[in-house]
Amino acid sequence: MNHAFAYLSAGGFLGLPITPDAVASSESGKPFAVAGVNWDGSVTNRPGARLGPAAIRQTSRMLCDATHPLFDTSPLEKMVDLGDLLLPNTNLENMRASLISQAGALIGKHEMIWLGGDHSITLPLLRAYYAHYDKPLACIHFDAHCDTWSDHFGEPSGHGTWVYEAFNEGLVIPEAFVQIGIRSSGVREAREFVNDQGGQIYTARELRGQDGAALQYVVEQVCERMKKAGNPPLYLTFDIDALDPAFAPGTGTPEPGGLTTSQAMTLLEGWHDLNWVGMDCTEVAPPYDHSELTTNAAATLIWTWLCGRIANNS
Ligand SMILES: [Mn+2]
Repeated sequence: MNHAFAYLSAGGFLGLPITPDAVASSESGKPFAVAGVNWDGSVTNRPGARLGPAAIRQTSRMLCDATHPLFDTSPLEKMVDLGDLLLPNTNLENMRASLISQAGALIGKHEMIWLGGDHSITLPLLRAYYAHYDKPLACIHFDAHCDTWSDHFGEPSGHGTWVYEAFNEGLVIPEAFVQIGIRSSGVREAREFVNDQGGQIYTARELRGQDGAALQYVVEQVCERMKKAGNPPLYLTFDIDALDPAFAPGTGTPEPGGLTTSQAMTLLEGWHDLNWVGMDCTEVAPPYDHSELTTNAAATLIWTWLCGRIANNS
């Protein structure tokens, strides 16, 4: 396989060079790494997320020295960009098998930031994390969609089923699974699945008009929930469509009435000292973007998470 598809990234996140993993692994002091997962074969509406990694990287170059104004840290000396994984691009199961094997090797070497790709990549990533830690993970899931459907338009698995599948496979801890920004149409069984399993959903409706101090109750409740679960390894999956289409129009299934970028930042900043082990950002589809709004939001949210991680580790 291993075709160098034309849509793969030419330059790295924050202007870093793309460094092959063999080289990156031999360098000391580079705990964080970025890798692209350019799969959009499981979208249900507009395709294009395979172009997400290259576009997020390009826009991220505006972050210049990358020093964060709140955390006063920069990831530049702490991270490498491994480029995009070479994956089959037409068959979901083949892609997932290849992703699990490549991700499994990288998780042991770096704390990873995965650039999607549609959200069907998160299930194989969670399988790889589960295998690495030999236990289920905690998860914070930003999304307009609950992704708890048991049927994907007649198919068993896609970008809207991974939460349901992750619960059924025991990859996540139900009580330590939190959803933020949910608002799409959907039957009660799917909408309330995470609450019914013992997790917590903060719908976009519930969070309307709340930011800054007014949003701290969410920060605190989630910290408390993770503590109660024993602060297990925590994974962040950020579907960019959690943001309102005004802030992130470049996505396949936009849903009006979403979070502001500022609300998402408030939450990520507030959670910077949780027991994070990795993250992904999915569903950035540059063909529908305007003025790099979506890629700018994605790059800035990833950078915020990274700088918070580094502040917590230094
Ligand atoms: Mn979504």
